[in-house]
Amino acid sequence: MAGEVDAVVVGAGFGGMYMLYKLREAGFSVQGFEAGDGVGGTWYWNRYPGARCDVPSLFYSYTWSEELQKEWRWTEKYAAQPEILTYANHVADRFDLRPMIAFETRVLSAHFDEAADRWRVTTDRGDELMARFVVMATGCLSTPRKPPIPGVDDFAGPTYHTGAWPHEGVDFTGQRVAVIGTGSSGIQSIPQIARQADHVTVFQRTANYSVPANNTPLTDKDIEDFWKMYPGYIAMIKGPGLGFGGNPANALAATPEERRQRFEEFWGVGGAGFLAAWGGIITDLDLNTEAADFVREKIGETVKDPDTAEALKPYDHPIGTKRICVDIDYFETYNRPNVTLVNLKETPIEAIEAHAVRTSDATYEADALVFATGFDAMTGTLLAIDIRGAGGATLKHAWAEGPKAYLGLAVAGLPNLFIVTGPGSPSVLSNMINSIEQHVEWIVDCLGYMREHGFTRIAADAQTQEEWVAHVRRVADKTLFPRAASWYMGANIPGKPRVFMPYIGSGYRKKCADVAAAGYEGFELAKEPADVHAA
Ligand code: N01
Repeated sequence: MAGEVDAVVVGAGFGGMYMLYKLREAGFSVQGFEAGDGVGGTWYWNRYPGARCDVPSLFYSYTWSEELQKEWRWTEKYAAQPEILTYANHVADRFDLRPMIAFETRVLSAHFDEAADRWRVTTDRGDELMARFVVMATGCLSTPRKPPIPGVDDFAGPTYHTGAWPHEGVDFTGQRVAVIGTGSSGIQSIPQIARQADHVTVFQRTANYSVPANNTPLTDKDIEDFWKMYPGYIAMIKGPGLGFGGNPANALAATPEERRQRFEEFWGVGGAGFLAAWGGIITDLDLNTEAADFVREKIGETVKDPDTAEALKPYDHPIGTKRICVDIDYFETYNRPNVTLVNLKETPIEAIEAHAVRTSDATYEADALVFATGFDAMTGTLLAIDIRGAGGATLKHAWAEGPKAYLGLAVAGLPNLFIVTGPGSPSVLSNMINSIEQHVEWIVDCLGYMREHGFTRIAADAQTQEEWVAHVRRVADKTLFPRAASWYMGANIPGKPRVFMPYIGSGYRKKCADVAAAGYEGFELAKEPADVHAA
C-alpha cells in the first residue's frame, strides 16, 4: 500500500476502532493497521483460560452509541474474554470498520517529514503511507514480556504467555503445568488450569491482593437498574474527571468495628470496588494497613494449609498500589491436592531446564510452561516502533529517562502524533473504555479545529509538557502508589526508568477541555512548516 491519507491509526482494539469510526464520521480519510488478524486488541490476544473483565461489563461498553448499548446484552456481571471479543467483532461489523483496517500488518516506523508536515509510515508488509496525522491506539498492555530467567528458551515442552495465548486454546489434560507469575493473569488462569491439568506448580515471586469477583449472570432487573442510573453515569463520566485517592476523614472518624463492617460489605459485593470501601485507602497508610489486614485474614480463612496461606499473604506493598486482582476461586485453588505453591522469595528460580523449573532448593518437573509474567506496560509497544519526529528526534531519546507526554496525549517534538491513553493520562487507573472515548473525542475535535482554522501542524510545547509530567509525579507522590515495585512504575522491566505513569489526579477531563477551549493551550500550532506560533 502506498499513497496518502489524512490519518493513520495504529491498533484496532477499543481505542483504534472508535478512532477509525470518529475520523471517518468527521470526513477524514483514514487507514488503520493492526498486527492481529482481527479486532479487539487486548481481548484478541489475551485468550488464556479464565480471562475476564474486572470492570462490570455494563460499564465496560462504549457509550458513544446508545443504540449499540441498548441492543447488546451482556450475559454476566463480569464478561469473559470470548464474549468481549464477540462484542468487539459486533462493533466492527455494525459500524463497517473492517474495510479501514489492514490486518496482520505491524507498523515498523513513523518518520515526520518536516517539509511536508506529514508522517511517513511503514509496515512489515512493505506499505509506505504518508499521513498528516498518526494516532497510536496501541494499548497500554500489549507487549508481553518473558523474564530473562537463565534457560528461558531451553524448555523442551510447549510454552505459553497469557498475553499471546493460542487461538485454538490449550488442553492441559494429564499434564504437569508450571505457571510463573501471580498478577491478574496468573490469578485468573491458575484456577482454570488446575481444573484440567494433572498437576500445577505455581511459582510466586510477589504475593498479591485479590478480591473475589462474585460474578453472577445478569438479570433483566440488573439491566433495568442500569438504564435507570444511566443518565447519572453519563453525567459522571462526562464530568470534570474523578481522581484516584480520596479523603480518609470519614474512615478515620468511624470506629474500627464500623470500618471492618464496611470492608465486609464491600468484600461481599466483590471486585476491585473493594478499594472504595473507604475514601483514602490509597493515601493513608494506617487505613490501608487495616484493609490489607482484612484481606490477609480472608486468605488465612480460605487456604487450609497454614504455610501456603502465609506464603499467599502479601506484605511487601500497600493494598491497591499494584493493580488489585479480581478472582474466581483463586485462593480456594490452593486447597486442591494437585496444586503446589513455590515461594520464590524463599527459593528463587535458578534456571529453566528442558523438562523442569529449578529453584535454589528443588527441581519441579513440568510438561508445559505458562508465563503469566506481564507486559512492558504503557511504553513498550510505542518504543518498539521507530518513531522520529521533528529534526529526526526519536521517541526513544525523548523517553530515555521515562515517558513524557503532555496530558498523556502528545509528545513534544512529535508533531501531529497522538497517543490514546498514553502515559500521563488516567488510562490504566480508570475505566479504560471511558478514557478511550474521552481521548478519541478530544483528538478528533482537535483535528477538526485545525482543519477549520487552516493549521497543518500541532505539537506539545516542551516546557508545558515538563510541567505536566512534574504535576503527574507530584500527585502520585501524595499517595502510596510509589511504594510498590509495580508495572505502573516500570519496575517489572529491568533497566526501565522508574516513573509512575498513569495520572491519578482529579479534574483531568476538565483540564483537557479547558486546553481545547483556549485554542489548544500548551500546544504550538502552525499553518506552514515555517509558521510556528504558541497558542
Ligand atoms: O502481569 P503482572 P499480568 N520470576 O505484571 C511475575 C491487566 N489485566 O499479566 O510482582 C518470577 O501484573 C510478577 O512478579 P513480581 C491488569 O491491569 C487485567 O498478570 O514482579 N515471577 C507478577 O507476579 C494487570 O495488572 C485483567 O514479583 C516473575 C507476574 O509475573 C495487567 O494486565 C486480567 C518474574 C506478572 O504480573 C498485567 O497483569 C489480566 C520472574 N522473573 C491482566 N517476572 C482483568 O481482569 C515477572 N514475574 C481485566
